[in-house]
Amino acid sequence: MRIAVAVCVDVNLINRISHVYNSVLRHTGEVDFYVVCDKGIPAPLIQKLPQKYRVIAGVDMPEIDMQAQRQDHRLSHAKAMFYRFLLPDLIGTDKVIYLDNDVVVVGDLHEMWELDLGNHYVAAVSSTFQRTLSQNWKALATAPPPPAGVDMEAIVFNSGTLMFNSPLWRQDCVTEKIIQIVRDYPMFDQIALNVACQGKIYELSQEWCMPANCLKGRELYLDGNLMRVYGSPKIYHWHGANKPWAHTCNFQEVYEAYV
Ligand SMILES: [Mn+2]
Repeated sequence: MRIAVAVCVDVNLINRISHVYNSVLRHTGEVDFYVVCDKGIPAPLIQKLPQKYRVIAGVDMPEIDMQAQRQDHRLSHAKAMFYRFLLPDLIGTDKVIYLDNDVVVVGDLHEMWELDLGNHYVAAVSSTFQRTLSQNWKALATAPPPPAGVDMEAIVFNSGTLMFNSPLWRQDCVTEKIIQIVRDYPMFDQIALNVACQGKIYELSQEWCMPANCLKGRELYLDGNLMRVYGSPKIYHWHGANKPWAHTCNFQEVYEAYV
């Protein structure tokens, strides 16, 4: 089976894909590269995408009301951030690797692809900063009591690199669970993922989602303290507001090499 890789974009991100594709091609070789496009993207922009991409156009999640989401002023996100959770339904493979578009992949994705996820729904890297769900939860302005049965001290996984165990995900209707959580608690995709999949997330090694904005070489500093030393990077992730196409960032040259 060819490796399936997917990115999800709306009109603001559709021109920020090539560095993801080019870096995957360079270090992994040919893959089936899917581009999931929000229904609000004008057709001419979609037609301009390279032929080698497998485009899935016109995607929406009508169950999610972004008006309600944005009542929490800290949630300035776009609906497309939730589309990653549709991938097991949109793509009929046994696995699919989801990548944020603010990453560059410098490792061989075969290594991730060959992992046996067992009875886990999805594989992900643990979060570097908000280590527990309660820390994530406090970032919600309204911060309602969390759903019953959720361990708020469990570690949190970053949603920027994911590999789905698609048959199990489909069988247990995880997408529907996530949609329900998002309807009940306006929140970012990452918290919804961690609530819905608690105990069912396979932990990938940190090198699959390196926090590029906070690294000096391979050393991660927080408030001046050395927190962690990373091994050989496999994916650089420019999380937060500083993106390498808009700002001067750490590891800018890594991004520039693949645009
Ligand atoms: Mn990201």
